[in-house]
Amino acid sequence: MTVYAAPGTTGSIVEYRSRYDNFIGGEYVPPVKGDYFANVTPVTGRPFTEVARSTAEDVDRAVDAAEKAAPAWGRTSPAERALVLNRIADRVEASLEKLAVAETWENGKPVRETLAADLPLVVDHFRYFAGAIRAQEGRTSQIDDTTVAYHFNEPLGVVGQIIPWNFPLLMAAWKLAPALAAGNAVVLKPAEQTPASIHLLVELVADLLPAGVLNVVNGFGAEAGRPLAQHSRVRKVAFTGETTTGRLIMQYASENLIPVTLELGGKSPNIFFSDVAAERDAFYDKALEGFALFALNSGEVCTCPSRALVQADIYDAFLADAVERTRAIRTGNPLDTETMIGAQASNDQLEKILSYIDIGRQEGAKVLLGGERLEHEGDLAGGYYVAPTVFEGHNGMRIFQEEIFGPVVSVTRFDDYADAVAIANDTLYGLGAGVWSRSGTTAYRAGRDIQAGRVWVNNYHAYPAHAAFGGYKQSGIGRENHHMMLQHYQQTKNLLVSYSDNAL
Ligand code: TXE
Repeated sequence: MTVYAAPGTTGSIVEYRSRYDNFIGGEYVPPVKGDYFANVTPVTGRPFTEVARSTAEDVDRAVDAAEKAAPAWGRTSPAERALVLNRIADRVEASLEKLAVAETWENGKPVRETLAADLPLVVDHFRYFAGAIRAQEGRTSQIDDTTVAYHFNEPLGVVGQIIPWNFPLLMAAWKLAPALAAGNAVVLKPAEQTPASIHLLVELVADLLPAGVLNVVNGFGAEAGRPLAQHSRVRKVAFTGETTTGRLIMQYASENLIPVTLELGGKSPNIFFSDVAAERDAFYDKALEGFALFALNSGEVCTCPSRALVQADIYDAFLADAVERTRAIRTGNPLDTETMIGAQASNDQLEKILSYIDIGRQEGAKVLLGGERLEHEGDLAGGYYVAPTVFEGHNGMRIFQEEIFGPVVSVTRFDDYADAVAIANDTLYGLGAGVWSRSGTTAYRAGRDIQAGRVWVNNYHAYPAHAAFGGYKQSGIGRENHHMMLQHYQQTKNLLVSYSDNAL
């Protein structure tokens, strides 16, 4: 067991500047209006640094810098860009522990997750896209004996990226790695709740990139995000966040007719068919573990398996075991490697989760576990902690239909296969789903029948870089991860060449 020292106290491996400006054109630049806002850690509820509060003028400067850098970067060879991405991965890997602690301090998620998942996935993502861009090929078509059509993958130019606070570094990596690999220059706006760890990343890798290829503008959504998404010289916007915000982003982008990729909300079903309980063996334990994953990242995951659907004939016994498994989750100091659930990312998020717990009770759902704020002592007393909560109810309830984004699962029963699929698909969303069955046929059929971009079969919450990720229905547009992502950051140039000397 290790308990990392809190940043700002003796022995901490993370040191923050007292203030973070914007990173534009390869240097730190104060915001034009001179305003800053406090960055608060959810671990204690106290501020630890301050960050530029940017406006449209700052976004403009960042787009200028990106526009200047984009042509030369876009002409570098795939091998050169791959080398840079691999070097970024090496630097992150060498500072993995420090970045993991910083990510925990800023977001509140347990350090055992940032050490074992968030940061290793960041490293892998840069390495994957370094490989993907080297392997990418264009296409040629023989139009006739002397005419050839060449198809080149060209970068778009300047892309705007707006990311959320639930996986600050990983969401930055998901967006930056393919965009940079494809030869674009980027203006990135971190979430206002979690800008600092992105700046630690920038400090670590800035010298590897030509000035202006990566720019970071801090600030609030309406003040800094909106002008970025509306900017007439931005050629594409990539966004992860709430579905209602995604709708706005699409409207802004439509003003300039630029493409968007949107990763939005979810209300993912996790389905347990009765054959799961045929034996109390390792597979059964794995399924219980899969149930408890609603609490991963303190439930702040767009694919959180927040609706558990359990077949009627195993319902009582399975649910009793699942509640016991959930009860065993250790809560507490996120900087302690034994802790499994840390703090919620912000006070707003804490209040949102608690209000949904009230809504669930008012709707008549039964609380089987948790259902309250967790009070810790000492320095953690001001932090934002919620007990893992299991509700029992039906799919018509708001707690089954609306994204709570906390460690809360709503459980219901189903009778047969058709019932399971109908309940699973009775949602506005279609991001993730889980299917648990010993029968390959049942799992395959359910996997195909569920309307979601990612269906995990007999596992959950795995995010390998080479598996496509994205939403059906109101969960988004486009995909992330997988080399198909490169196409979202490229446009096709067709060169139609005549090799004949004959007159037309
Ligand atoms: O999200 P927003 P919020 C869900 C989750 C959460 C809820 C609210 O349910 O409780 O959204 O979180 C920027 N123009 N998810 O309010 O607003 C903002 O600054 C341009 C799901 O934080 O979507 C931040 O950088 N940008 C989710 C980013 O958008 C704007 C992850 C996300 O903020 C903007 C996070 C605007 N008008 C929350 N308004 C997921 N799918 O993973 C905000 N932003």
